[in-house]
Amino acid sequence: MRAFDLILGAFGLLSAVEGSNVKRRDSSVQLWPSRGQNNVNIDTNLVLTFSSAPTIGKNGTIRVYNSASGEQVDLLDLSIPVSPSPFGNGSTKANYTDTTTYQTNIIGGMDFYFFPIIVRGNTARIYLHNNQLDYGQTYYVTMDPGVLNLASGPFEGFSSACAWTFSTKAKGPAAGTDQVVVASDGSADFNTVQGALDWAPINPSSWTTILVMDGDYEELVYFQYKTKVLVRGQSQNGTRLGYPNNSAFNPPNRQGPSRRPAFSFKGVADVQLSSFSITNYYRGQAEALLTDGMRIVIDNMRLNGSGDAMTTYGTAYVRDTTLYGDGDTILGYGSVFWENCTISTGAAMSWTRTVQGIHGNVFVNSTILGRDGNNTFVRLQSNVGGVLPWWPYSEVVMINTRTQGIAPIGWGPIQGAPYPDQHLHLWEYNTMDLGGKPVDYSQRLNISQQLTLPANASVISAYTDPAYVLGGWTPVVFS
Ligand SMILES: *[C@@H]1O[C@H](CO)[C@@H](O)[C@H](O)[C@H]1NC(C)=O
Ligand SMILES: *[C@@H]1O[C@H](CO)[C@@H](O)[C@H](O)[C@H]1NC(C)=O
Ligand SMILES: *[C@@H]1O[C@H](CO)[C@@H](O)[C@H](O)[C@H]1NC(C)=O
Ligand SMILES: *[C@@H]1O[C@H](CO)[C@@H](O)[C@H](O)[C@H]1NC(C)=O
Ligand SMILES: *[C@@H]1O[C@H](CO)[C@@H](O)[C@H](O)[C@H]1NC(C)=O
Ligand SMILES: *[C@@H]1O[C@H](CO)[C@@H](O)[C@H](O)[C@H]1NC(C)=O
Ligand SMILES: *[C@@H]1O[C@H](CO)[C@@H](O)[C@H](O)[C@H]1NC(C)=O
Ligand SMILES: *[C@@H]1O[C@H](CO)[C@@H](O)[C@H](O)[C@H]1NC(C)=O
Ligand SMILES: *[C@@H]1O[C@H](CO)[C@@H](O)[C@H](O)[C@H]1NC(C)=O
Ligand SMILES: *[C@@H]1O[C@H](CO)[C@@H](O)[C@H](O)[C@H]1NC(C)=O
Ligand SMILES: CC(=O)N[C@H]1CO[C@H](CO)[C@@H](O)[C@@H]1O
Repeated sequence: MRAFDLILGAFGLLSAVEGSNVKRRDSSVQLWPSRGQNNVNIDTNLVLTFSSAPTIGKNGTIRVYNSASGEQVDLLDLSIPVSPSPFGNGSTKANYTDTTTYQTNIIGGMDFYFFPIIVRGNTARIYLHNNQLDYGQTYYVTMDPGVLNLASGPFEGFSSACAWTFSTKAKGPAAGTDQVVVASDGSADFNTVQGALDWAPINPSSWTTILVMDGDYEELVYFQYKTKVLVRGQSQNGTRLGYPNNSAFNPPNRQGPSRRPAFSFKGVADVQLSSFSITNYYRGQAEALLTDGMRIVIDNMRLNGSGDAMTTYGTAYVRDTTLYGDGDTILGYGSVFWENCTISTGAAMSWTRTVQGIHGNVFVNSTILGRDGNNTFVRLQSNVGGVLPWWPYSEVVMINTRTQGIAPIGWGPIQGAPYPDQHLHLWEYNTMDLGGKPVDYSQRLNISQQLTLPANASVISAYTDPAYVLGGWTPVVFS
């Protein structure tokens, strides 16, 4: 099956614009799915590739109809604004007086503002609302003129029921299948990571593996309450997930939790992510990854976010992973054991919000790079206008950490000096420069502790054991 079908001049190569003016509009367009294509996955995007870059119009619709019944199964109306902040640069606060309807997609059961069309280079990718297509159906697509525009004028789109049709696969993967494959070129079980996650069973008796082939997956990913799911990329740099999203594009609403990450999940248990990259293309409060669940394994990943690049709740074991962020790079509510990770940060590496009774962020054999030459490991401040309480049980423990660009004070700022510091654990053992030479501790924040041997041997030993940090869980990483 060919991924793309070149259609030359199928749609009005020469057509009349404004009376007698005859204008050449679109010389060629490649469609995916191609016209009449069979065996299409139900999570397909609709992709148009032109010979030059199209722009997105301000009105008009894209509709998908079931060819047999004539029923309209999806509608994208471009006159609906994308988000209160489509460029991700506006207010990051909830605005409950704003009753405007924005482009909304239900992803993994939660509503997100989304881009109905994303243009990259000469390609326009149309994102239908999730889960609108069924197996074993034939569909046709219509698109108003001017939904997309070329330098030569509006792309005239599709108006007839036979201009752009395709048929979906007869059925999806059988229940009980333990591995499904995602490929962005449509050659596997799913086209999108979200499609595979939507399919993954709730509460299965054994693990489901979602293998993601190399490619670009520009999609918002969100799932809830799943267990025993392993998402594995073909290669860390070649399997690229990402989305432009942040707290301005998707501000808080009344429905629920943070919606600003590129990839997030909630209320899960036993989830492993391995060997792919996630980038949040927007800056600001913009997680690459938000983990909320028990026994989460993050292995050999490359994560690139901005503020709060990774937010954690629950328990997680992170190894062999690179995390890049612009400040509060780890927004930590969870108990997380970091082993052999590299964290590159602007501003403070972490705002660790450990509560009483659990461990916080523990780093072993990891590297922390401060990009400003003057960064700190953690800061602790009140979130509400300078009023306490802040996070008096915050715990960050670093063992055998290589560092660069870290301020001599190491830790802070901490709000509220003199600090009610008796519960804080800001501890480090054997912090080195990149060459392995011990760093100078003489200017460290007075309430941090520099552990030594033999005095602190038992503490150091305890904190190198993931099970001690993670409430008794000994992580198992599937390779
Ligand atoms: C889109 O807007 C233009 C100008 O505002 C108008 O001429 C055109 O009819 C509209 N198209 C649709 C499909 O509403
Ligand atoms: C956001 O970015 C857009 C596009 O660059 C610009 O037109 C707009 O003025 C910006 N808004 C704010 C609040 O900065
Ligand atoms: C909230 O939304 C209303 C209605 O759209 C708008 O007038 C107001 O400026 C918004 N407030 C903020 C802070 O963005
Ligand atoms: C992955 O990409 C990053 C950034 O482009 C680069 O620094 C790194 O060396 C790459 N890793 C591999 C294994 O190719
Ligand atoms: C992270 O993503 C941003 C935005 O796409 C990009 O500018 C930056 O180069 C990326 N950084 C790394 C280390 O990949
Ligand atoms: C540490 O992680 C890197 C990838 O980031 C990997 O190449 C290396 O083998 C790991 N080292 C150990 C000791 O696990
Ligand atoms: C850290 O690295 C040392 C060797 O440098 C190794 O002996 C130890 O097992 C590692 N610890 C963890 C928890 O990876
Ligand atoms: C480093 O940060 C500290 C605390 O924010 C500040 O007082 C100091 O001036 C900074 N130094 C440099 C060289 O930026
Ligand atoms: C640490 O330094 C702060 C600010 O200089 C001071 O208020 C506090 O009393 C000191 N705490 C200890 C335990 O020395
Ligand atoms: C480390 O050892 C010193 C000296 O015995 C002790 O005062 C300190 O409380 C120990 N730190 C921890 C975290 O146990
Ligand atoms: C900063 C950034 O990557 N912005 C992009 C966010 O996504 C929109 C829509 O795809 C692009 O137009 C921006 O360039």
